[in-house]
Amino acid sequence: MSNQIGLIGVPTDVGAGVRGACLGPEALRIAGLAKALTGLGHKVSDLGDLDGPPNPDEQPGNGCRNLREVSTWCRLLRDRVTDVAGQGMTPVVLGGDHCIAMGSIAGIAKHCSASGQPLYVLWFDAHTDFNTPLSSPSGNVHGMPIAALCGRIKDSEFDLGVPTPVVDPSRINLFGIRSVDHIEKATLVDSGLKVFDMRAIDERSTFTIMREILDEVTAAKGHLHVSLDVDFLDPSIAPGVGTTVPGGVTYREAHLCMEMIAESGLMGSLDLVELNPLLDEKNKSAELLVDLTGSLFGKATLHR
Ligand code: NNH
Ligand code: MN
Ligand code: MN
Ligand code: MN
Repeated sequence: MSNQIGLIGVPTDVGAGVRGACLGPEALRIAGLAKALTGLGHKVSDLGDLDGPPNPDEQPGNGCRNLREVSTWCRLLRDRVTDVAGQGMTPVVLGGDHCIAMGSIAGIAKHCSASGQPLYVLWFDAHTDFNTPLSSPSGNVHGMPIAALCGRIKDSEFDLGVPTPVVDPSRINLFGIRSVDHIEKATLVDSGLKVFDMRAIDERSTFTIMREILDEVTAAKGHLHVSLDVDFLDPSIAPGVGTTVPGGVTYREAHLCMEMIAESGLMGSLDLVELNPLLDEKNKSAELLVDLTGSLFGKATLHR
């Protein structure tokens, strides 16, 4: 099955604590993302980078750092994603820090509400990103997108311009989790989110959990949005990210996730976020992301 793919660069780090994710889109291009996808038979249009505001680098810890700039980037991306999906392309968002997922998911939610498809999110991350400006220990908005999408943050705060919850919490699956802040942990309890932490993955296996997630989306004929935070991977294979956490997903576990998603045919949109080339080793994390994206778009060892 060949696909029309639209690459959207979002060169910003306004939501992060450590700067450098703004260089992510170019690092992914240099690692050969477009060529890897065309090599698999897809048609790829690189739509260039969005042009948003610079990072004012406000003081940490003031609830919500760089709020205006976060909102502006997210609204730009929202509209671009709706537009690209409306043209029949699969939007692939090159981040940029994870705050931009509020924009990409708001944009794809608009697309899905027009087409009547239920929207599911598969969030690969070491973190649950369920902080609010009140609970966040850092004020970094990249720790808040899931809370915002679930309608836990006052709508006016990020001004996404779409009804909340943007996604039904029971349709959000978080995979790879191993770092949750204190208050964040308490609020997760009645959130309705499906949280698969590393312990669950160790006990039940990547295969079993992924099967369960994908079967539900298949049964609902849903649109699957995949949001991939580089820190979901173990830091030994992906050091190029500002918030590494030990004990992450291995090389093969990660590929298995991507291969199963490809086989399901469910993925309609994708974020590749939090890549920080300043912290990487000779672009190896970018190259791994390109490799994983290949698996997501159908690269397999054998024909099945
Ligand atoms: N939970 C921390 C915070 O809210 C870290 C969030 N950082 C991430 N999330 N990279 O994916 O500040
Ligand atoms: Mn569509
Ligand atoms: Mn994240
Ligand atoms: Mn993370």
